[in-house]
Amino acid sequence: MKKTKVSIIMGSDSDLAVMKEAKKVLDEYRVPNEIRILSAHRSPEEVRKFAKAARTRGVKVIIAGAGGAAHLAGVVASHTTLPVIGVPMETKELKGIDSLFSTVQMPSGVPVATVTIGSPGAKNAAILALEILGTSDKKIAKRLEEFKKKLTESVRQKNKNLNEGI
Ligand code: RP5
Repeated sequence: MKKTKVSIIMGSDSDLAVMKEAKKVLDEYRVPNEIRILSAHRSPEEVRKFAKAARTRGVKVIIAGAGGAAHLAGVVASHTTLPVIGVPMETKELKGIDSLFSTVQMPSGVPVATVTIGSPGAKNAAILALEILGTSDKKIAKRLEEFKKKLTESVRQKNKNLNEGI
């Protein structure tokens, strides 16, 4: 089995539907990844052990999703020098603004690259992880270039449809 390159972790199984979006993208690019539930508040010791061991296990990027008082990404970042991408979960009470602020407002010296709330954030977290891997992997970088071209093409097509009254 190939070594895990990207770890996807989340605070609870209630985050799974959203965080699966990140896994889907990584699977499409055939990047070895793992998905785990780890809670900064409910299983703090496991979070510490995971973060401390990640680099020696060969992990290159960690994607961490959490909601509410979303401290998972920040706590992981405090224990590792690997890049950590935080995905704020949408919440019923505060629509994910709570998660966003908890994830993004890190103190100087301990960065978490925070993406947008919910599914678009989970997808972007995976793309950002691919871009990080792409700095030393030409195949991934090339596929990302093709992906960007497709994005541009989709906007052109939308304009065409607009002008043709579709
Ligand atoms: C956070 O609390 C999790 O990341 C989740 O988004 C939120 C609610 O967790 P559950 O009560 O659904 O387990 O730690």
